[in-house]
Amino acid sequence: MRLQGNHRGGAAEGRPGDRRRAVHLELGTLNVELPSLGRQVFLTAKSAKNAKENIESLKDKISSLRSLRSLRLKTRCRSAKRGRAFTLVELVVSMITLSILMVAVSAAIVLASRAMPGAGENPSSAALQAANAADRIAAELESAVFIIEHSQSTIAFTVADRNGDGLSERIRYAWSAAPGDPLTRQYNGGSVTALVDNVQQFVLVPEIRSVTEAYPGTGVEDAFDSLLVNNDSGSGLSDLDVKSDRWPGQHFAMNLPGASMGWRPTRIRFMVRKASSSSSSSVQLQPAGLDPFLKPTPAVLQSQVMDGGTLPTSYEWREFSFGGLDRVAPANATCLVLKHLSGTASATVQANAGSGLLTSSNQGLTWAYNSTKSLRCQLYGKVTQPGPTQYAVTQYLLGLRIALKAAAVGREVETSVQTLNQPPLLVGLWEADFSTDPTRLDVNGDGAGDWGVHGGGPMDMATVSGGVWHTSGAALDTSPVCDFARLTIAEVRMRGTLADASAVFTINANRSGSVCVPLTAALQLRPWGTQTLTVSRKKSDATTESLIAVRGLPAGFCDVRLLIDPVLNSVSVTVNGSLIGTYGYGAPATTTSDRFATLYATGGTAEFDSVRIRVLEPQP
Ligand SMILES: [Ca+2]
Ligand SMILES: [Ca+2]
Repeated sequence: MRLQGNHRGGAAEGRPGDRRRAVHLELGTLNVELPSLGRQVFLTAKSAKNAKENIESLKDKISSLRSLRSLRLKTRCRSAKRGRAFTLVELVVSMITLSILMVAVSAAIVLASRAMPGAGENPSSAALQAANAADRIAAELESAVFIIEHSQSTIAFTVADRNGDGLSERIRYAWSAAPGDPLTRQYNGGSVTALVDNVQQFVLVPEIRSVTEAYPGTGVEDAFDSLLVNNDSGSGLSDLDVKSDRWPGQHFAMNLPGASMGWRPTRIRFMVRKASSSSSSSVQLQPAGLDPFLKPTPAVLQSQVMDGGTLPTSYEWREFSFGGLDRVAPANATCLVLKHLSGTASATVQANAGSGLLTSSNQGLTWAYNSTKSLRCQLYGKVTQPGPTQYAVTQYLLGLRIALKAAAVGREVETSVQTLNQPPLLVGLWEADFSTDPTRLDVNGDGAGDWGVHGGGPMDMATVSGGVWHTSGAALDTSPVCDFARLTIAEVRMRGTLADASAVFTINANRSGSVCVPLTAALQLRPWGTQTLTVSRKKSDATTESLIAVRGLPAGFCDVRLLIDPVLNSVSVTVNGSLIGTYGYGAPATTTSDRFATLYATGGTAEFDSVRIRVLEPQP
């Protein structure tokens, strides 16, 4: 501090902080220079007291100026730091950083611009539209009864009747798979309407459950016959003449291996000798009746005349062969009957200890069954044994996942639905329970009646009552045409209602070009009150071959199920829930051009309670 006095005593100089010298200033104007603060302070002292006050005032001012100076210095230092220039290195680094930032920002701008909605597009409304459509598909598919058609971008199905006309409704959703095309909906074959415009993606992913039915494979018949029943006991022997009032016979109870699919008789042998020279008997095989009667039914399967003149005078085995008899179910028993034709006694046969000896005193009208004796005889036959296990896979639609994206900007919506009915995946379906006119049914959802009266014309509804179709002449054909060239399961509940009348189901299966395999299941009511099911195939245009006969079925409705495998050329037969067997039908060789299945009656009246034919989708 430099004090400069302008007073009478002359200038006084002093070092900064030299208070004493400053305090001794008395009069005049005091000019205080404060170089370190960059200020000058002027004070005027008019008296000593005033000078002292001035000194105190000066001290205060200096103190406040110092504080201000200190603040300014700090502020100035900060300003000096902020204002410092970039170095070249800093400048280069910052320029590189900036260029990278510019590139990133421009890329983001390009992406954002691409995602910008076009004219008329609104992301939120597109997503809402897609969500509504997916929900609608899910809601309708939930109650689907039959899946008519399905692919990655198409689903068509039927649902139960909604409008009370007794017919199920058909709904179809489809997208062409071309982005921009609409998702369409069609109801009962009506006009195709756009449900969602500008669809970018529509993907249907089914959830499928496969149920595999394993069943005994195509039966193989023994190449040579074998002894099936042997009544050759030498104990308890007695003689029986064959006379008009005593026809002897034998009931053969079958005891085949458990897995057998059937058998057919080939030979009979029995002990016989001459009774009188000019006589003859008929040696015949007749089906056995039902347990517990165990007696022959009147039907004669095959017979041969035994000339008494050729018989020896002492017992010997005589053999009679039977050719071409139908294969019958494993449990179906048969009977040997020795029918008297001429002479007092046409032959003498031998009885022994055993069971099953039959005698009739009234020419076969009634029979007595002997449980302690048998005819001394032997039965030969060919047995059909099962081949390797076969499989039928039915697929069921458990649910569907639906992914839908509407408009380029739209968010993809995804939903999934579980089907309540778990409909099977079929390429063909025909059903009728005869509660209504079957020709009006459209269960398979093609917009046309599933059944047509064979030869045309309307259904005679007088023949439909109580959920049953009674027919004697009319036949019903399936529609539309079908080759039945995939795994086919036919289930028919039917019966013959007049003696020897048959309820018949026939299907032209396994079509391959111009040829097919007509398979027929005929259920015939026999005069003695049981029914016989015969499943046969047309081997060629001229010949029919029986595959299996199941005798002794009850007279009421019988459930007949045929499982047809066109790859293995086999038909598996189940009656009233019991598998009878699986039978090969050979290559298609019949030239009928009919491509349908038919229900009809032969030989009188028959009834149908229900029918269902399913053609399964192949496994993916
Ligand atoms: Ca309807
Ligand atoms: Ca139809």
